[in-house]
Amino acid sequence: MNSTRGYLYILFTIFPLLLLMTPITLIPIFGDGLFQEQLTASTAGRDLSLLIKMSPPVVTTETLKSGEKPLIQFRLTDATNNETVKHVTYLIEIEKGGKRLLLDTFHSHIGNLGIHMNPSSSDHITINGQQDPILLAYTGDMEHPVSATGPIFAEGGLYHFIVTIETIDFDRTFLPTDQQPVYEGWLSVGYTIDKDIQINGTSYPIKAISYYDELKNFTYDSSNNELKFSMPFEWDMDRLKNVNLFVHEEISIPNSSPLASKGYESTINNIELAPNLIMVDRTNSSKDIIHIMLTKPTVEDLAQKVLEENVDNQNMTKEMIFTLSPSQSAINPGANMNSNSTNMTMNNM
Ligand SMILES: [Cu+2]
Repeated sequence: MNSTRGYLYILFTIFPLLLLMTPITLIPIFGDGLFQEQLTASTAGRDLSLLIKMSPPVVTTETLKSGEKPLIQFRLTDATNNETVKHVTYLIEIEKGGKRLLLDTFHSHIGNLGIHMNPSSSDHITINGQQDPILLAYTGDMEHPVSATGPIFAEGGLYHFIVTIETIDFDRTFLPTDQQPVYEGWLSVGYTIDKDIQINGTSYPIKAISYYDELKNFTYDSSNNELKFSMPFEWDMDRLKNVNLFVHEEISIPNSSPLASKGYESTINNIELAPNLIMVDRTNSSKDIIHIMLTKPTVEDLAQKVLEENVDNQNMTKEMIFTLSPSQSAINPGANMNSNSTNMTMNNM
């Protein structure tokens, strides 16, 4: 199973299963801005739902380097009948790390807009598409997407979308400014790193994908038989309250290596993570893919502890420092499933 399918398998098979099995409250992954967001807002008594969806769903610095151009779909639907709203004018702002990358107006007569992201080394973004002379909007749909070429989707991390709807149903009838629904969503591009680590004289390839920020100091600690890595992170409660947040780290461990195990345990800044935050995907016969998934409430809990420990420290850490190691006792979600047993498990439920 290739990584995209493995990933989709996690999203659509393991994750819904976990929601049924675990009594704790997990936020569904679909709302956390990984590859799609379904957002709702209302205007003039109508509930309108905006889908922002990236294809393919798994985009990483590695796939971008090999020339991939993600297609972002925008689709506005009437929540009462699920029909696509036509003649939608979208004012789309995309920012990353607080820096605006794009702000432009787009229009789709059939309602379904596509923007092809074409990362390039140019220093500004050029939009290619037909421009409506009156709306001054680039017009396109999913079959004839508009393209954006330049410094966009060129690096990993979270891309923040702020979408304002200016027209619906008719081309020339603008919604009053105070009735224009505004949607905010996040899509993430994973940072990929490949490391060969030496254990007892043998080299094992470890791949890591970070869907939040770039991983640094990726090392193997032989005395504890654990992987260590860190990621830039601002532990600031006020900041955390105001951002949409989902930290997802994906580590592939060859199952021939001494790191491979029945279960896994992990710490962040020396705080032990609950085993249910570490998901194991065994659908690949040669490696375990371990997902550390932290929803906003979990990150806020961690932040509380990290801040308490650093209360007198002027040099407050600006990192999330991870360890990941094999565990004989940890029972992680997904760990007992493999490609053969999953269907049975599901049928029995
Ligand atoms: Cu139109």
